[in-house]
Amino acid sequence: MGKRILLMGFCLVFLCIVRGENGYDLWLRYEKINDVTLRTQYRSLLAQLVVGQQSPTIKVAKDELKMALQKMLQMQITETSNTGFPGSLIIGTLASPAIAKLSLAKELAALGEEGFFIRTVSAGNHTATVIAANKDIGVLYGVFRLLELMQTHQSIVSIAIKEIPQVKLRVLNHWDNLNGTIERGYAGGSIWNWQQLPGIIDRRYIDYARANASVGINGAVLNNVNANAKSLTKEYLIKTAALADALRPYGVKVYLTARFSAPKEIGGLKTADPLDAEVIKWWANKATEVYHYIPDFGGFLVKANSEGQPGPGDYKRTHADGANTIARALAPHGGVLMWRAFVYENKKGSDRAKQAYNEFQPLDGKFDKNVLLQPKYGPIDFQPREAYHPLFGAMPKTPLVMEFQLTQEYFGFATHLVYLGSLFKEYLQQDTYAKGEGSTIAKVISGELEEHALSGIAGVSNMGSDVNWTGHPFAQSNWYAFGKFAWNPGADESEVADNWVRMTFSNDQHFLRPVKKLMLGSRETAVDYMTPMGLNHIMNFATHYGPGPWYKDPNWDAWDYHHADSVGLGVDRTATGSNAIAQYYQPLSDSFGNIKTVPINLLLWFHHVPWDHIMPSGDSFWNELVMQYYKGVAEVKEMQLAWDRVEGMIDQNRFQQVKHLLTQQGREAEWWRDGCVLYFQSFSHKKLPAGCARPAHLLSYYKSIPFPGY
Ligand code: BDP
Repeated sequence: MGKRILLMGFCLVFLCIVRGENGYDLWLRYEKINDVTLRTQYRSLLAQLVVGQQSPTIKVAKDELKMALQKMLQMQITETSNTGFPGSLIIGTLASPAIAKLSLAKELAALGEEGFFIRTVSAGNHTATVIAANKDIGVLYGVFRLLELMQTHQSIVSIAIKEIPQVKLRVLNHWDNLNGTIERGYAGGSIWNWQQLPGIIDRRYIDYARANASVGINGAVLNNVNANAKSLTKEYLIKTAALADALRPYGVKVYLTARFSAPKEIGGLKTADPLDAEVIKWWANKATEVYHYIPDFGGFLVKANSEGQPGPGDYKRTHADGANTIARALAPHGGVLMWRAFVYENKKGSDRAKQAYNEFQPLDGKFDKNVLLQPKYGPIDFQPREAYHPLFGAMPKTPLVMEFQLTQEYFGFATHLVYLGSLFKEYLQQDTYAKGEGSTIAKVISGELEEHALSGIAGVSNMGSDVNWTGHPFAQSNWYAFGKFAWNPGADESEVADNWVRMTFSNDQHFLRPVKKLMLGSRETAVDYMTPMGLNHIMNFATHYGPGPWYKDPNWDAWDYHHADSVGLGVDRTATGSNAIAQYYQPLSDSFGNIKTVPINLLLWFHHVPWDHIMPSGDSFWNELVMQYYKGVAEVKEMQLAWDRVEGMIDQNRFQQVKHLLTQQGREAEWWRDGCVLYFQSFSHKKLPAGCARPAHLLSYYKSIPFPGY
């Protein structure tokens, strides 16, 4: 008998491992908890659910709990109004009599609109677990937090957690086009089916909203920053309203991008001049119409006078003129305007890294109260590593939104494994010294530094219609991590990775430890084999995939970004060059400007470094550069080996998918390394350092490799 049970148990475990998982459930898999002690603890503490109120958000919180507990604990939680029962989970706001009874009003007051606490309390003669918040959405966030604790196998016996999001607007930016394609999207088509909206509410919209709510993302810009004015027509507003209805219970507000020339294109006006009375009226009426269909509409995101998009500059008006006209239309309805700071002119001899600062910094104080300005993390364009954007800290009167990019446009698409938690951390913890030491970007964007009422953070989404949402199974971690860092810019990238791995794959330490290590090193590895030491924008011009430091056409010359010549490599942004260092506060300005003190990982961003320059290690710059490329490739090999060793610990489906992707990443890391090293060698004319094997082919071969699959 015993043997049979053992055998059955073995078969079950085996089935779980080989059972293919397609990744659709993301980190909300709610895997059955097999640890008997833990399961007993959870079961006894969560025997019954007390919910004293009703609303769409409370309903989805309850549904999530019931579904999750059924899956994890194989039990039905019973709903009751009786709080005097051991093992109660009491959830709600003060509107619930069960919560009101607990005299928590004072503590709740400090939690704001979205905060929550989870606490073990005495209720009558018994202890109970309470999830309380001021608003229903806080309750839902609390429920997801409790489920996260359970999915990561934490004890909930005596629990005291209080969470308040540090940033108000935590928004995904979808670069989705109305025709279903996604700009820089690598995981299928758009999940929004505009053709079938408003009639069909795909189950996927709901699961999207659940995933967002589970990490606290509370907004979604549905369409591309390269906007189509059609999305503001009545027809599309009705479709958008249907999506807004679907996302609302999960606290996800809908935003749209607004094409600056919409008054002309869909309004029939002769101009889109933001100071023209008719244009002002048009935007005001349009905003009223939007709010008629979507009463809690978040606002607009605008890309103007950037990469050919229309904007106020077309009428010799400033960005502030343009932004304020649209912002004033939104203001009476409570909407905000997010105005992007990604502007540059593609002009020879002018340093692109300086342009956004030059254009926007003088406008500080000129924007209306409901305008947020949205720069990317660096002044060029989502590069694997950039110096941080100097606008952070330099516009104290303007709330700044940090724009991250989850879709891996410059990071190997959905093919390379790159965990971005490390990148989020690097930029958010960067000290700007704007108001002395400790003026981190996190404090700038949370509004803490200047006490702004508005604050925001944006992530360009990496999801699409692929069954697992993000293409690469590990790219899901970037969506998850974005939510966590948006909620708390002080988050720890290692802890975030830890929780994500546990929920997405396994709590088994033998899996968790090596896989977490692999994730935490992955961003630096990609930097090493693509753009070490502050190199940037040397990727294939058209695709942004694979190396292209040699690319040159009449409009674009990769050389402008690396300046390789017989003397050395890198762009001089010190006083002898473009002087971009002057856009940073002291002591950074000095330390960036000095070849001896600049961080090595930004060396070539700020300096033109002679090939023979002696590095702190005592070795030459040329040798170190090359070795960095070789290190990157070696690290991908290590990632492959680490992954091979965890075979059998998770389902074969996802295991094999990641294995194949890592193999491709390895091949492409070599392509990057060999192409770049040989290209730079054609300027340095130096030998490869000892231990670095000569690339298998000539430079001409690497130059001719087409984008894989095209
Ligand atoms: C660049 C992308 C381009 C975007 C642009 C933007 O290549 O497709 O439209 O950024 O952010 O990185 O507006």
